Amino acid sequence: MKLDGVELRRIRLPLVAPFRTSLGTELERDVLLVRVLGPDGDGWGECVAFGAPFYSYEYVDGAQDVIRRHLLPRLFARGEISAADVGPALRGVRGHPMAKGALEMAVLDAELRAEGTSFGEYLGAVRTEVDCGVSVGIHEDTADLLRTVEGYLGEGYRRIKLKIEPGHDVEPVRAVRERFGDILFQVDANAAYTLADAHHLARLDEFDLLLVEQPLPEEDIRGHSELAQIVETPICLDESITSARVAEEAIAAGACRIVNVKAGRVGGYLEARRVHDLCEANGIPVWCGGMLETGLGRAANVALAALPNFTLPGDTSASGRYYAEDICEPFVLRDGRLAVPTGPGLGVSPIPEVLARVTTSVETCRPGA
Ligand code: SMG
Ligand code: MG
Repeated sequence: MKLDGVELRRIRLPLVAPFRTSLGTELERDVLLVRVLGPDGDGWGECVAFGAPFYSYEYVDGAQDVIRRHLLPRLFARGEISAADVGPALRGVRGHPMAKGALEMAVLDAELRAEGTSFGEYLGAVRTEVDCGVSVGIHEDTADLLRTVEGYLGEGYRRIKLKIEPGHDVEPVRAVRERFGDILFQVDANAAYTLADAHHLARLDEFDLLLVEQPLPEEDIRGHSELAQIVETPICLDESITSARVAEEAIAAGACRIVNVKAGRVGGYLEARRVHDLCEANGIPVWCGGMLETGLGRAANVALAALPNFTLPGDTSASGRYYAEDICEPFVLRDGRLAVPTGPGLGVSPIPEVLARVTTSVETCRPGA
């Protein structure tokens, strides 16, 4: 497609409840949406960077800045561009996978909408609906936690993931396991531990968890390999897996037996598919992570989660898990699953009135401007 312009829109969505992790507590989501404008129609992308650099070094103001100053000039210079060209065109800019991934997603959406193909068909979906899990924040009070988990199980979620950190780990895990019995259950530390905690983390082994996600810092691949010698619960990496190449290294090093795939973290849905393929070739199951996406990112994630090696339920929860009102038609859980959209491109579009109401700024970038 030829890019006539790119709209960078910031929206603000309040969360239905505070979401506490080892990284801090989120009360609202400040999201950068990217809309590419082309002669054959538009395409939407969502940048998953948070307001502050706590999950990774990216943050939403920084993403918008690098898109405006460094990424768009490279795309505009290409003239004709297809989604597959976006990654190579942006290779000269180091890092910033979430910013790059948002642009690639928007170009891909425009392309697929124009040709009438859905994200799912394009990516290679083999399912029409996907099993959904839910990510549960850290609760100070165990009775509160159990009420929250009970509510989600009542809604039909097929897997519970509990956020943990030092001081909030073994006991809440024990409480959930004792109260709810044989549910699919896993934990996520967001890099809150060190290798010195290995024997403490091994105390989680008795609870038959599916996995422990990202216990150690992002760059500590070797630490995860060593931890895997001490902890029996399978280690899953999230933050550490920044590309298919890094996934290959981590698997070869014995640092993970399972991989969380997030398109934004690896620079887009095309690289996410390569991570999926690489893991599949190595016998490593994957599942789809989440970044509290709006309906746009959620649509793409659900399509990705329909690929064959996504064999564990993802953090692909319903819109209502985070937002009282989504910007698109909400994703609603049916029997613990979400349907993979079948319409062209993402298969969902922002509802103009809602979008206008939640928008905090809009900037339009044009070639040659
Ligand atoms: O979209 O359901 C979602 C979020 C799931 O826990 C979730 N994401 O590390 O996997 C993760 C976290 C990243 C966000 S922490 C604020
Ligand atoms: Mg995680």
